[in-house]
This record gives sequence, structure tokens and C-alpha cells, in this order.
Amino acid sequence: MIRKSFCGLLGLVMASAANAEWALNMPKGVTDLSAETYDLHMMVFWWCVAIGIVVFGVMIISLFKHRKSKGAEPATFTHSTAAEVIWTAIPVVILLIMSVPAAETMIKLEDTRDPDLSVVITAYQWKWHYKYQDEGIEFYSSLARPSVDARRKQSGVDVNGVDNYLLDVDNALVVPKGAKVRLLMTSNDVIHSWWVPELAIKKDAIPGIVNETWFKANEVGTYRGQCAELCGKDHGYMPIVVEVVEPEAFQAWVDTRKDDGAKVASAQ
Ligand SMILES: [Cu+2]
Repeated sequence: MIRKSFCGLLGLVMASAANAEWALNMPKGVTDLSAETYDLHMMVFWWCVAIGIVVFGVMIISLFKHRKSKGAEPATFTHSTAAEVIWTAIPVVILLIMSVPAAETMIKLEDTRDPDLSVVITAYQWKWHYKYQDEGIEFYSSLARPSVDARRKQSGVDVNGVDNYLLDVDNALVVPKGAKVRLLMTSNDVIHSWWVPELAIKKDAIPGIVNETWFKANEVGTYRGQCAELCGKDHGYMPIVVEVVEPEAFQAWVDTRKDDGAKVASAQ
């Protein structure tokens, strides 16, 4: 039985290693702060493991050593001030130790000064709107057509055949690698939440309020996320795609976007 469960667990861990899309732990991400967030998470995790081993260890040893069959006599005291002081003080000290690196990272997360790029994100039921403040580019980002078609009842489309089913959009948020990107988030209707695990960002988009956050991606790539706040019937159909590209490719993208915008304007 034990061997079976162990093999099962091992299989689970190995499967997660083999299939990157299916992982037990949070991702390390592609920004310095996502790595720091991951390290904090692991630090707290190992603290919890150590506390678990100590507490359950003492408990199991006590139960075993002082069992009735060995003729153990129950203690008669009802109160111990010393024990209460100790088991209050130790967790307080542990929490204080944890809070120092956590506070350092949180201060960095809030520091949105001197961005290279600012994007206003407005959430809608059920899509995102991106507006590059200085580049004069804006567009909606909605669920990609293949997913829209496949998700319809009796569409006849096998979702397993759709790439990135429910995780792809028509227009991705494009940003340059190594640039400090400030995100200003708000909503047009209800509360949504802009969540991209690889960037370690999950920030609420609230009507009437502008929330701020930032990231600086160190690696070129496509990073996917979803709305993380129940926002209505199509909450599951407003994914997020962030394309991190080389600075030159970003400039080229900005230029083509501007050309497209000019064409649209002259056609009207
Ligand atoms: Cu939403």
C-alpha cells in the first residue's frame, strides 16, 4: 500500500517534470521579482516543513513513549505560564524573521517609478483593452477565434486539436525585453484581475480605481495568463497573452501598428 502510494507520488512528480504545462509548484517566472517571489514562497514552504516535522515529531514521540500500555501516568498540572509564553514567542519570532525579506520584495513590487513603457489596461466583460501611453497605440485583446469556435455547444470541434485552447488571444500585449513596463489597471464594468504567473503579477482591475504594478522581463517569449476574478458568465474566456520581444522587434511592431492606425484614420 505504502509502496503503491509512493510510486503514485513519484509518477506524479515525474509527470509534472515531463509536462511543463502541468506543474505542482508555482513557476519561477522570467523577471527578477518573480524569482524573488518564488524564493520567498519556497522559504516559507521549508519553514512550514521544518515546523511540521518538529511539531508532529514531538507529538508522535510523546504518544509513543507515554502510552498507557507502558503504565504512563497522566500529568496533573492544568496550566503552565512558561509553556504559553514559549509557544507564543517562538511563532512571533518566526513570523518576524519571515517578514523582513517579504517586506523588502513588496517594497520593490510597489516601486513603479521611472518606467520605460506605460500601458493602461482596462478590463471589460469579457476582454482586455491595452493602451500604450506614449506610443499612441491601443487595441482590444479578446479570446482567439479558434477557441471561440471550439467552445460553442455542439461546435463539432475537438478542443484537444486547438492550440492553447482558451489561453490565446487575437492581439497580444507586446513589450520589449529588459524594459521596465508600468501597468495601470482599471475596469469598465465589474472587478477583474490581470494575472500572468510567469511575471508574478496578479492585480485587480477595479472600476473607478487605477491600480499600478510593473515588470521587467528578462527573457523573450510568450507568457499566458487569465482573468483571476469571477467577473460574470464569460470569466473563463478572457485570457491574457504577453509577448516579450527584442527591443528592435518591439520598435518594428510599434511602427507597423502606427501605420495601421494611420490607414484606419485616413479611411474614415
Ligand atoms: Cu474578468
